[in-house]
Amino acid sequence: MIGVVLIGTGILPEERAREFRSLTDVSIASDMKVIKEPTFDDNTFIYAVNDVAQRGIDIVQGDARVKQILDESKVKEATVTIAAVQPTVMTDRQSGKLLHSSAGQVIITANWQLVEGALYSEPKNPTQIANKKVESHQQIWNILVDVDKGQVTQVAQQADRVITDTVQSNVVRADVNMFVPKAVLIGAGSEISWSNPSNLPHNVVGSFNQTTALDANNITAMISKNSIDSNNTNLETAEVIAIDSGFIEPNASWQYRFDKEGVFNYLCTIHAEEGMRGTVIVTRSSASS
Ligand SMILES: [Cu+2]
Repeated sequence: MIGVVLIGTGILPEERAREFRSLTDVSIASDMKVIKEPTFDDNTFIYAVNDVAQRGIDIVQGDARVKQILDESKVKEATVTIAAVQPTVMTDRQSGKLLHSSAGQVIITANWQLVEGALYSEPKNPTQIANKKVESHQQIWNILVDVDKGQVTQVAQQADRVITDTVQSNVVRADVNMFVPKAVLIGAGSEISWSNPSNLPHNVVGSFNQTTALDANNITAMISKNSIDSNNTNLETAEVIAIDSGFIEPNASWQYRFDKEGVFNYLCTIHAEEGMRGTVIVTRSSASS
């Protein structure tokens, strides 16, 4: 089997993602191994394609430079995604053994947003942030590992990518690898429009979990515990609705109306490895915009 990903420094993540997962293969189910999902106080996702790739993750997490990156990301309340690129794996014809290159690569992505210069850590009602300046940051590190020696051989930090925009009420931008704003709080009956001003297709895929026990004071915990890939055992879920926008092409938009209270954690399946994910919290209609 040849490596799933061909990668070189200088390739933008969203371009790499096109190689990573075929655009035609869009489903919330993927062949990615989810190694870690966020907990209440650690908003980190970890993915690997296979066991060999996972070895790279283990090595990277033991590295002091990486620990510093993760500590600094935590201060910014960034959503961190650690994704291992699969080393080239071959089968030896005579022995049948799996051979793989010692060169592994791990990508760490940290995404965080500011509204009017302040960290945007809790979802706000679109009317509260409408017309305000939002800044979305994405920082990426390419980390090379020697899988055989168990060492990190290079930590390369790419430029901080920043998107600046003015928030429009009930509109979420699906921009380069980021949903902006990343989380919104709306009243039941409200419609959200996802617009795509970027030059790549994106999608909005996830499960809406209707809940009758919505605790608005504990929104952050609900987001982290009620993540996309896990069964939300902590919520009294009345109904789960699968939502899939299909591709939202450049300069197009897609709308969805949320009629019931609940939580919608979603991602762009094309750019999930770069942390392209968002949340819509739907409260009682009295909180509606
Ligand atoms: Cu995307």
